Amino acid sequence: MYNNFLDLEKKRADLNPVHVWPVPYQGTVSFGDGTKDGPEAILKASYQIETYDAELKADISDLCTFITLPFQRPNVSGPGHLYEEMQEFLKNFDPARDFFLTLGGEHSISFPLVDFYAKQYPDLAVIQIDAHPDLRQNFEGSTYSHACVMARINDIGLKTIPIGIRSCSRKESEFIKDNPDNIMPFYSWDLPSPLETAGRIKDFIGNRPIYISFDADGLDPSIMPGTGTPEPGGLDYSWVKDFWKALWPGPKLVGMDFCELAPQPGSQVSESTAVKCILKILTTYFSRRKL
Ligand SMILES: [Mn+2]
Repeated sequence: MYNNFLDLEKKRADLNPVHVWPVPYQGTVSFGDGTKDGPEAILKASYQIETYDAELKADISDLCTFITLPFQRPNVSGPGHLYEEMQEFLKNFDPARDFFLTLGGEHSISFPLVDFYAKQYPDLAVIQIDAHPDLRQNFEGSTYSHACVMARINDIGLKTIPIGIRSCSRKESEFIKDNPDNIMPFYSWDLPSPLETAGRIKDFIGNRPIYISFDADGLDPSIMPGTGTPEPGGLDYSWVKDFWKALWPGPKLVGMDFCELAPQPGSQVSESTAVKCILKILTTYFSRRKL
């Protein structure tokens, strides 16, 4: 059983605590399956990954202490119930202090976390890496479906920045166009450089803190084949890592998730990419943030 993210022995009280919360929820995936196996695959892959980042010249084990929580038990009664169960669990934590790295599971796991942080930070902005805007008002009979997650986040008045979008309905497309004050989209066919993207986002959000919701399918399927809804033409690894480097020093990061990973039997490419993407965010942020 792999139940200790990165398999780090030492738990240093002087480092930034990161709660790693595996939520293997798979209830409403549209196509393909296997997101319930995402958290375990990420934890397992993390045992093989170097904690030192040679490019950033920083070691995540000198920056953060990871506290891996027990797996959230599977819930089969739908994403609305999942939302309530996750909210109940989060009551034991303080959004001002507790940094969560939540491992999905499908994208519906993000809203309870965003809602948790928004209570502390009503001006929170959400950076969403994703092939899809997830702006449907409801899907398969639920308003809490993975396809609706960003609509719920917009409902509570938060600014959102979807990056890597390349598949959306006409309605979602129009919704984005009609809400320029709340949504700043970066379509994958029209993506500026990492530096320019980060600059535009900083102008858009000002001093707001951010939450990152990272849907695996935002990445190109060549580096992330393990997802239920692969879309060609996605983000490449270099662009994403350079984007975090351009973003920080910059906004306060309150928490993040990585979701929609559906591991493929016989290949470790997807979960290894997932761990590298997570570590790049955390190492960049915690080594560069202004204290
Ligand atoms: Mn997606």
